[in-house]
Amino acid sequence: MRILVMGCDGYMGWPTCMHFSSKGHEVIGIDNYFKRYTALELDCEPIVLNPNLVERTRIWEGLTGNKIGIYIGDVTDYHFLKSIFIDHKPDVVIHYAEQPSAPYSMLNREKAAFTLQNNLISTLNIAYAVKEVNTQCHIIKLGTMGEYGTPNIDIEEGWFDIEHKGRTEKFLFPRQASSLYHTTKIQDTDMLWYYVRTWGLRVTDLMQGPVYGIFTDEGKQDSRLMTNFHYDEIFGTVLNRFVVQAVVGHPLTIYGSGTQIRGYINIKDSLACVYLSAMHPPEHGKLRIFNQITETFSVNELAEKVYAVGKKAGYSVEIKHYDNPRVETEDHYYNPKYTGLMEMGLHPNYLTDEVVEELLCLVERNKGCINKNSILRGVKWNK
Ligand code: USQ
Repeated sequence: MRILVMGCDGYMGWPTCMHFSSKGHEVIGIDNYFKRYTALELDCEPIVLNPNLVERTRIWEGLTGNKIGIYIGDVTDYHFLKSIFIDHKPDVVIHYAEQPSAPYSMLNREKAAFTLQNNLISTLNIAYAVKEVNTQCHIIKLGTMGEYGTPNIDIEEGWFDIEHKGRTEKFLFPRQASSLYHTTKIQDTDMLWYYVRTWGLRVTDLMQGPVYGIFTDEGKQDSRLMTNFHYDEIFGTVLNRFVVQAVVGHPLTIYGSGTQIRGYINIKDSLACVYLSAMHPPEHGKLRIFNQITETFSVNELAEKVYAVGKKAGYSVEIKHYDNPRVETEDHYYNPKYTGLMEMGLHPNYLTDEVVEELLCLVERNKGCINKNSILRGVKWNK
């Protein structure tokens, strides 16, 4: 297959390129280095600085003999994106080219506007490029479990049957996000659903929970091919942050009571889910939605896990509750369904002590590069 990965320099993007390439697919990647520039701007670079994309593709080709084509540019520029579609006619386009950080979207009006503009226009451009160049192309978009929020009812996989005054209808599951970033993901889903109905596009929307980990089968082969590992308040997800905090002796930063529950997933499983989705496309005129998580934890449970494994490894780990900088419900019911991807063949890699140990070792090796100032910078939802 010809696979176009948009946002190929990101946490998921580069591992996805290697994953498809290793399985013999032709891979083209696009990125505008937004995350690299922003990490520089906001003083929150990843623990290991990754070689640029051209260099990484050279290393990958040296290792495997497989080429990955790279374009540096912005997918909100429609003519740029369309020309790539015309040249490569992808069978699948994977959309990671969004501003992915909830705290970033809450920094100020400018960052909020950027998040809206970037996330919505990039999605709009894909819909147009697929319609105008190759309507057969399967769009895989990374959604987020945060679209649903934490409702007091079971969360279904995207769709919801409603009975009202004796009549029934199927709708997108009700959604209410708790950041501007998450709200743009709801808007993306709505937009794609509109074009699925109107133009008959075929779309898979993967509602992913916070991802953790760094090691993927391909990235493990050469440290220069590893993905970017953020632990800062802007781009770091909670488990990755806790592991770094344990190593540098920073108290684990539990926001509020720590009873917030989310669905989590190992980066290896994220790749497997995207791969399975690409290999089993939905039919035309269908928006297929999967909840891309493998288990649920409260923040307290994650902290306790890192505390226990960290202690065993000889770190003096402290757990601390901070005033919650976010506006989110802390005590809530949470029962999402996530069987669709497993039915398609996903075999989860669960969060074992060994997984946490492996991460601790990686962080320990790079301890000297950690910027403690980026751990808590004080982004508040209500400032
Ligand atoms: N949290 C803490 N302490 C921290 C960081 C986070 O207690 O130091 C808490 C948060 O308050 C939240 C939970 O941990 O309740 C998860 O936070 P997170 O920062 O790991 O994840 P989030 O901001 O929700 O966003 C991340 C990714 C985003 C993706 C989303 C999936 O950055 O791209 O869409 O996870 S989900 O959360 O399911 O919406």
